[in-house]
Amino acid sequence: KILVIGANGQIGTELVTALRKIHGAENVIASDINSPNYALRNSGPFEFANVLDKDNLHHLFDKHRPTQVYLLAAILSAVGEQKPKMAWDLNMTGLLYVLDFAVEFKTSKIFWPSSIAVFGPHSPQHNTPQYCVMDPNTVYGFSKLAGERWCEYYFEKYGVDVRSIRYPGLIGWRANPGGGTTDYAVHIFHEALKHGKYRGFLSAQTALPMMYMDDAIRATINLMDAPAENLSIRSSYNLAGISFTPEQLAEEIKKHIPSFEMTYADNDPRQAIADSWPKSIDDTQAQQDWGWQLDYDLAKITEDMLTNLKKII
Ligand code: VAH
Repeated sequence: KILVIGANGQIGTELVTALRKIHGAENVIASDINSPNYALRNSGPFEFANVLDKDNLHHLFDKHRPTQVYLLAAILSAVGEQKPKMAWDLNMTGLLYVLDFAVEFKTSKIFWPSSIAVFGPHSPQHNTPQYCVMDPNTVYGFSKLAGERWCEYYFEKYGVDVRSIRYPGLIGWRANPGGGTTDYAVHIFHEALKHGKYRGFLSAQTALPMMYMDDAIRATINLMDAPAENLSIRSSYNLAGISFTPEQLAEEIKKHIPSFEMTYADNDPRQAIADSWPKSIDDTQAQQDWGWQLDYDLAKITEDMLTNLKKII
């Protein structure tokens, strides 16, 4: 049995769908604090989960004895700056409960998402390496950095096979993002199709590492399927994705919708968050340890997003 906590989220919705295709719906239990979203409703077993409720999580481990647990529940960067203490509490407490229950119930594998948000203003901004100075200045970022330290600690000290990826900004059409700084790269497609224009909250030249959700899900499953002895990183793997600016994304959309108009708001608080993050990432270690290869470049992302969103908007 596989348990996915935070199944309604941007990653969770797609991961549950992908895992159910591989393992059979009945073997993948989706759980979230809210009832299943439109994509997950009536598509397999569901449990309510509150990562701040120790007894509730313990009950899920005891009842289902999952061989794998994916803990995806989190408060992301932008919302985290509006609710700093709640973001720290939710992002850390849930992880520590899950790591302890993995020891108690001998769960085979744990997955926990980290982010390029673990890097900060003094980290190298281009081809940011796996190891470097990390001074994240968002609560979300340093909660993910602390979480990476806990993951490595539970691996070294208790042998918990916990695996993690530092995701770039994720772009997908099956589920919307919530409360992130990179979410402009999803909203832009919806707005382009609905209104033919979009006012971005990051400046035109703000380059950020991004990744199509199909690549992110494939990377997650590749990592989880890799032989443990191949993995040299037990904090979290860098994943580069593809770096581009809002202007480059707008130009790519115009190849499909020539009349699309892009404008840029200024002094949005998310600009400072974006400016503290890397412009591009070095993911050599992921390539070497578990054969990672990106598939979707900016042209393919744009084509696939527009093609699929057209059908549901
Ligand atoms: C956020 N989408 O914007 C997340 C992600 C790298 C960005 O961590 O907070």
